[in-house]
This record gives sequence, structure tokens and C-alpha cells, in this order.
Amino acid sequence: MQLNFRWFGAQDPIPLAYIRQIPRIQGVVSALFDIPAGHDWPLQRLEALRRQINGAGMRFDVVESLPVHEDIKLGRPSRERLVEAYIANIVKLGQVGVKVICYNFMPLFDWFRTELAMPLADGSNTMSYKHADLNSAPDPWKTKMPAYFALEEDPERLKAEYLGLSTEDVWANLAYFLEAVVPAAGEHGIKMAIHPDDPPWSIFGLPRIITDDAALRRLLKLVEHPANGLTFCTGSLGANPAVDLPALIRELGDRIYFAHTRNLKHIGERAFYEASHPEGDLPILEVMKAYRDIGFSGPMRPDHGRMIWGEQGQAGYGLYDRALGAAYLNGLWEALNSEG
Ligand code: DNO
Repeated sequence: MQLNFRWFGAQDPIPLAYIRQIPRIQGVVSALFDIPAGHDWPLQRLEALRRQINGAGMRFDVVESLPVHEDIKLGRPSRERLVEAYIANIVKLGQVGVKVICYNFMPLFDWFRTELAMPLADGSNTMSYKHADLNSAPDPWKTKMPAYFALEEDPERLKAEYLGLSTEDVWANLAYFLEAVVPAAGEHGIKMAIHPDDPPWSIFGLPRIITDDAALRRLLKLVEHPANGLTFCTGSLGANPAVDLPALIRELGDRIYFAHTRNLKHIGERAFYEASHPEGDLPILEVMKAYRDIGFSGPMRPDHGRMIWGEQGQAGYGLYDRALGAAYLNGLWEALNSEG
């Protein structure tokens, strides 16, 4: 695997030079976060981003995310034009040497938590999700979860339209999108890597589809093309205790183009908090063994961290605990790969 780290560009309080100091770091995963879905990503800005990351001594192989416009997910007539706009951005990403595009197909929201700073016994704090608290949770559009792209339409209006869609409608809209986008990505040397829904079930009554192992199999069959692949996020998929993460990596491994490896602790039915990388309920060692066994050579990043050592940062995206996560993944990887 190639160790990567997420960086939010100019808005990120963490300097690239600090990320460079993480042992064995190879790449930075980023995006143009200020541009809402559906708009042009200027080539000059992509080149500047690449120069900045390369200049700091790291690779820029992965974009996370190139967001999909809500009209595409809703299947509105404007999707035809918006899919063309998406492809135009793919072409430019190919020109600057990007190899993987991480995206998601979650209606209206990206990832979601009901609490952003849940205190832990060791004095740190972390994000948590309790399905029972959903209706008293902070408004996602006001809490500014990291990585959300601005919406250009009233969320309530969009939500009302989504509530009229079945999960099969969303699958059909995803198929329409991928049938156009995947071959174009393939032609430009790019792999599409869908991120599972996080958490992996319906929230606020919205139809969410990329939720478990069956969904990943179905996704890969929607368009049988090597450029149609996965971001394998242990934390998202593992929120459902029925998913066998190591077995799934062994089964789908040749279509995993990007790995998000993190841990969580289950605290009830549809309830969890984000634990440190070594300490939760997910079998991270077994996950890494599965990656070793399939000869995984793609990008992997530590995922969300707790807030430790008094760090004030973006929820889930401080430097310290993610760097500890990176060190842990490095250590496991070295040990596993030195076994005879
Ligand atoms: C959360 C991230 C997601 C992910 C997108 C991909 O921390 O894993 O925001 O980047 O869902 O499109």
C-alpha cells in the first residue's frame, strides 16, 4: 500500500510540511473544496495543487472527492449536461496525472454524525453516531462537517424530492451516471472509486444504497469495467457488524482502488463512536492481512481521528490522532510484509 493523508487545501489548518513529516508518507489526497458540484475545475488550479503537493515532497494521485451533482442523483433532466461537466473534469484530472477519483452517491448529505465531540474516558473526544438521536442532531448544513461541498439549492426542497424516490430509482440513477462516466475515466487513465454511505443505512428517510457487501457486488456489476471500483472504507462498512471486512477485501480486492482504514466502537444498535485506529471493534490487523494477501499496492489513508493533546481542529481531521493512525498502519504493514 501507499500511505496517503487527506488535506483540505488552503482552508486546512494543517500545513503540508507537517504532513510530510509523517514517517513513510507518500501522497496527499485533496480536492477543490470551494467549487460546488457541477462546476468546472480549472486546469490551472489543478496544476497549482499538484505543484504544491509535489513541491512538499508528496504525490497527488487521488482526488477525494469530485462531487456528484444532486440533479444526477435525483435523475433530473439536467443530468445529461451535468454528466458531461463531470467528464470534462475527469479529463482535466487525467491531464494532471490523477489516478483515482473517490466520489459518493449519498443523497443530499455526505457522511453524518449525531455528535462531533463526544468525551472519552482518556480526556480526548471523538465523533459519534446514535440513530436514536438523529432528530435532535445538529443540522448538518450548519455544523459544517468537513468535506461537504456547498449546495446551490434549498436542502429542504431537495430532501422532499428525494423522499419520493425509491432505492431502486437511486440505483437506476447511479447506473446512468456510471455508464457515461466509467468509460471516459478509463480512457483517461483514471479509476472511479465509490465511497460507501456513511453511516451505511437510511438517515432522515433518504434512500441510501451503498450500504453493505451485497450493494458493493451490485455496484461492480452495474458497469463491468476495470475503471468502476471501490473506496473500501472500513469505518463506513464496519458500522454494520454483519459485514465481514477481511473476507470482503479478499473477494473484491482487485476492484479496490483506495482504502480508508479506521476503527470504531459499537455502543448499541446503529450506534458507534470513532475509536483510535488500534482500539475499536473492527479487526484492523485482519483487514491489513487481507490487503497483504491480495498484494494491495494502491493508496490507503488513515481516516478520522479523535481530538487529542488539546488539538483544536476540524472534527475527525486533526493532525495528531490521524498521524498516530498512520504510524499504526505502517507498523502493521511492515510486520506483515516481513513474515516469511
Ligand atoms: C469523510 C469522508 C467522506 C468521503 C466522501 C467521498 O470523512 O470519508 O467525506 O470523502 O464521501 O465522496
